[in-house]
Amino acid sequence: MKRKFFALALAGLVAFSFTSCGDDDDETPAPPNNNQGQNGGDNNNNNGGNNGGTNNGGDNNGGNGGEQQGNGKNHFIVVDVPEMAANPWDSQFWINLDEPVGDGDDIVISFKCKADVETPQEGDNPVFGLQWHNEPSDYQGNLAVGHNFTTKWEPVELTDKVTLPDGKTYKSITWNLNNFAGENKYYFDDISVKVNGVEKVTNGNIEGTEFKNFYKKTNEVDAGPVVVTADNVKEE
Ligand SMILES: [Ca+2]
Repeated sequence: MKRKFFALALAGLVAFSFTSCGDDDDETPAPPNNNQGQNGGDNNNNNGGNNGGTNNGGDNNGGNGGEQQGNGKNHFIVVDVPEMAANPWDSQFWINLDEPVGDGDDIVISFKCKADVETPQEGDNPVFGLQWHNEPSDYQGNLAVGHNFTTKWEPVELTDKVTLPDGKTYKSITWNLNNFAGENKYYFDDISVKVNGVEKVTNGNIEGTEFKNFYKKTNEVDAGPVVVTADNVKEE
């Protein structure tokens, strides 16, 4: 069953539609609570060189990338988040694209997710709102939609027509995982970002071994965003 959000243009920047499993109610949520100030200039992980590996022969279907796990089990990313130390952005997860999106681009972001602890609404707002960063930690602005996590796998899809403010560059899509202040584990699978209909995520189904499009930070005292590794992948 589907829960459908239609969300809002934020200061005229973007218009989205958002769908997630949950219930049958249609509603129009207020913008998510993700407008915290964010890491001004704190880009201590300039990833400019991190995408230098192969691009798997141009296979952009989001499902492949690298050699296959091949044991018949499903694989997914787990981000193990400690209790918030100071700020909602103490712990974050990024989909870092190989190149920035541009003004007028049509974006479709989809993924499956769940958590060990269900995350609540915050008033009328989903706790988790998505952000645009340039490189991970280089905050640029907020998306106008969000979602909550339940303890069961649920598909989420949102669409965005980018209106890029002057001086901004959008390259990473970001969750502030300490928007839920408690300790939790967050699970992601079947991650896809289509830009003008073209898949931009390699190994979105996490069945391969290439994780260059995924970054995480799990405590504010960490050195900064790090690329996801096989150590962050679980199977079931
Ligand atoms: Ca998978």
